Amino acid sequence: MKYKAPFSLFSFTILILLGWNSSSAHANQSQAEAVVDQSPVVVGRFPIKEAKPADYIGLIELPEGFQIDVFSDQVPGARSMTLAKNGTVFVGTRGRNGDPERRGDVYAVRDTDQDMVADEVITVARDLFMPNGVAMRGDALFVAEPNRVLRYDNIEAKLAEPPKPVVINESFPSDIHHGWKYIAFGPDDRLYLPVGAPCNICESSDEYAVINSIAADGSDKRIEAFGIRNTVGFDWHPVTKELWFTDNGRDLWSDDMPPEELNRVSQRGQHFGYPYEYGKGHRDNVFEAPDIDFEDAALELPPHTAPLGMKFYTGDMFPVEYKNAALIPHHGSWNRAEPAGYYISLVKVEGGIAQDMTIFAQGWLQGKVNWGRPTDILQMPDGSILVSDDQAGAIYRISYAAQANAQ
Ligand SMILES: [Ca+2]
Ligand SMILES: [Ca+2]
Repeated sequence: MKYKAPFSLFSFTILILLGWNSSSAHANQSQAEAVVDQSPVVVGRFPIKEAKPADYIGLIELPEGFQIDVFSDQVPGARSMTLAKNGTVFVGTRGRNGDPERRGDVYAVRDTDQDMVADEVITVARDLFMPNGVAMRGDALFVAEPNRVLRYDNIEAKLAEPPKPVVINESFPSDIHHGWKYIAFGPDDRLYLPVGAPCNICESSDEYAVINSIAADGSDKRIEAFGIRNTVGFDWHPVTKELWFTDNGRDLWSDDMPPEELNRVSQRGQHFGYPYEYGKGHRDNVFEAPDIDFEDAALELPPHTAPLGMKFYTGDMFPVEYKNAALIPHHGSWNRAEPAGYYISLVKVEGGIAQDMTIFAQGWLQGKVNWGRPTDILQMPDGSILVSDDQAGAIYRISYAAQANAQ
């Protein structure tokens, strides 16, 4: 190992062998903390490069009847995911750590024998600039770098020799700070793409801190919503077709401020408060606020947990109470004394109103050490979901089966 682990892989493995699995992990939380606290290295990354996610996935706790499996552990830096017609999962990345230019790859992940475990990971685009955003439209893959959008035509038929991309728009700023994009096509067949704030907190032109949309050919750019610091996940409500998005609040205020946000766009042009206001009316007095009616968050989420690729669940596999509910991966805090997040939450929406958040899946954080970070969610045709993990370089599959002998 290149650096000292918070606690050794060996002892961790022994804990697992001793039955420190999902059912007992909670009861042993204090034990885990005690083990972790023996080391001065409590901040940082579990040395997952030497470890296999399959060794740790038993630590994930899920509601009764749900199961999590490793879909692939061969996807370094796995971030946004999108599904093509013939089952290929395309995966964007945020650029390689340590690379000052933040060059990264886009992958095609294929389950060729359809046993719900990936068999192939093909690099379809190399050395792009933070190619975090991916979206399919027909047979074309759209990839967003911070400053431009690329289109790869008929990609699924050409995985071995991917086509040269067409640049459909290159009008966005190229800041690295919050520059990586999450993208998706809306019910209006337009491509939605944010530009984050180029800072922790700052006032900026309307080029920043907005969600834009463009027509599928790259033309007709317009602003959909203002006052958004850094959204890395959005989806449209399956019934109302309204856009909902997560937003990550500012750093370096306090451990418990500001709240993270789940937001609902009810009409184009709304302002969601950044950098003046967070959550439901929490003013930040760093800047004098203009006389604008800020939109409250639909729901305040726990501070610094970094809610990313939220999706509404529309499948038939999960129990009926999950239908049209939001599943939100929380990437996890860095700006907090006690780590928070590193889980997937569930938010039901009734009559357009977000209900309280509950935890759906947790266990990527053990004591103060995270071995993985849930990043994006992709619903599969069978109703299972894939979850990307950019720290572990993995994609998991969460499925549900009613217990045959349940009473
Ligand atoms: Ca397979
Ligand atoms: Ca806000």
